[in-house]
Amino acid sequence: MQRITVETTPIEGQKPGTSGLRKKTRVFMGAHYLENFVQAIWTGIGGVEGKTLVLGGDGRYFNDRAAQVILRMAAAAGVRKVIVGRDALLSTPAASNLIRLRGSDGGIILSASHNPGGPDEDFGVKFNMPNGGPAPEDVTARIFEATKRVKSYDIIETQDIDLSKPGTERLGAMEIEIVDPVSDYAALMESLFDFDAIRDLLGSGFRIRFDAMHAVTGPYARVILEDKLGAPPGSVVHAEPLPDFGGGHPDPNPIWAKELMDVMFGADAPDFGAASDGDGDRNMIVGWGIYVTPSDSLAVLAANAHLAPGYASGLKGVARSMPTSRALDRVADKLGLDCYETPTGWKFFGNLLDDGRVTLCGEESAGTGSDHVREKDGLWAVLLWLNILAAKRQSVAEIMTAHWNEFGRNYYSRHDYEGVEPEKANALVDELRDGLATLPGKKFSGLVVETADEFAYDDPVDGSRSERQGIRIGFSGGARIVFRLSGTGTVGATLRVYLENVETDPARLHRAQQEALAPVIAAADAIAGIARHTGRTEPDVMT
Ligand code: VG1
Ligand code: CO
Repeated sequence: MQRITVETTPIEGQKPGTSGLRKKTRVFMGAHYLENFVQAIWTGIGGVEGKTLVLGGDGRYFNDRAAQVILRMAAAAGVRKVIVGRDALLSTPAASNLIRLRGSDGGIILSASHNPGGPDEDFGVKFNMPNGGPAPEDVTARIFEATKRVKSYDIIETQDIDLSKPGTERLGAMEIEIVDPVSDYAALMESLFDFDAIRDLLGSGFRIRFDAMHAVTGPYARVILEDKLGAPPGSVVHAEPLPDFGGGHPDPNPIWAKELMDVMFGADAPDFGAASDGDGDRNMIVGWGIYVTPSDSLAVLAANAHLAPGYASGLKGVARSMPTSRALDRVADKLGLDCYETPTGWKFFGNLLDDGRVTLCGEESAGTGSDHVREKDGLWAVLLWLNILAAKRQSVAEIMTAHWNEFGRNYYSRHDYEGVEPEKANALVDELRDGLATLPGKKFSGLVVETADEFAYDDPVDGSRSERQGIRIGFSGGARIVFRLSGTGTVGATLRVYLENVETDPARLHRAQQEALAPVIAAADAIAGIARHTGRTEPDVMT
């Protein structure tokens, strides 16, 4: 075993996006690629000597190899201790919990989340702070700067560390503590929710189906839903994490979780269905014959969280990402809660949570979470739903109907145009930006533009400002369109168009989503010239 210094040169494009650095797996496997980025993390956070870090990932292809490299670099950089999940596995929320629980100096999460995995698919690396949350923009900017200047990195040359059993290993002077990835997380869930009530519900013939999509939540869901809560074996499906997620796309939405949708809309449907993504931070909720949009789910959770012991004393406030529907605002209004609007990406919730301004937050992209960790949390959302269902003893459809009757309904959909040539996507956004001032007062498919701007966020806690966070068009009557480009893709550009329309007429609360949004969809194309710029007449994915 010896410590060596390897000469390297900067590699272009190592700029962290919405959630860490994501690239094709083969790019990450290229010479010095991972090592350069990890060295830049060490530099960007002011060195790691004497520190304790958490390490784990979603188990995708290259997860195991990358973990070994990071351990050898950590030891060479003088890290005191690394706490690593068995087989280098940790769901993103479990990693966040572990960082907080152990008071560690941060952690590295290996994941490209909902992106497919495999040698020809995607890989990612993300640094989380001592609060358990994704590094904020000033830190990711320092990491990016460091990638442009890296000249060498230190690494230990040695055999692989056996990470297959909990226990303690050493790598030079560095201690490696291998932990069961599930147990601390499961204990946290038990402290927040009424497990007895959920157990009663599941014992009363209420059937659930949780689709782990061959990703990291399988082992977590088996322990929590089947072993602890007594759901019959087989309630958790596709529970074995696989390096390529079984060839699937571990993105919990009606398109990629179609099998679950088919079951839930079929004749012998269970009462409750749910799915999670590659790294376990997203969730999809579906009842018998009814899909709950993530924005609606967030609103329902905010309205009913007090039914769970962990939130019995009420919420401090709530937050949503800007493109997320304003169903949450309606609940906040009624409950007298502050409601914050942040840019896309969980890192923007961290300060609000740390400062005690909000308890619950969420995004339209199937992420919901609370102040229990500093990441969104898929299984947490599933358990909160089950706790609410156990307390109310209503079906998902009944809960949704009651919610819309009380608060009104924000019809909502996101249309994604994937793999667009970046020049075309940028031209579309530039043209929109340049024309914003001319829009107010204009009418598109019967909708009159009231406001048009580009969202910038001033963080109320640290005063930092984040610009160019999406273009928002508001219409009189409450409809809204948001345009932005994705920051998580690895090929071309993805244009996201977020569509929303408000309905309070009790007779019109049960319309089909795309139909209720038809005028808004038409207005989006008229305003942005989507077909003209991209040549596309249909989105690739509608959620
Ligand atoms: C997407 C979602 C965003 C989410 C991010 C990371 O980002 O829109 O809401 O926070 O993915 O989620 P973008 O920039 O592609 O729109 V995950 O589960 O991929 O960590
Ligand atoms: Co994810």
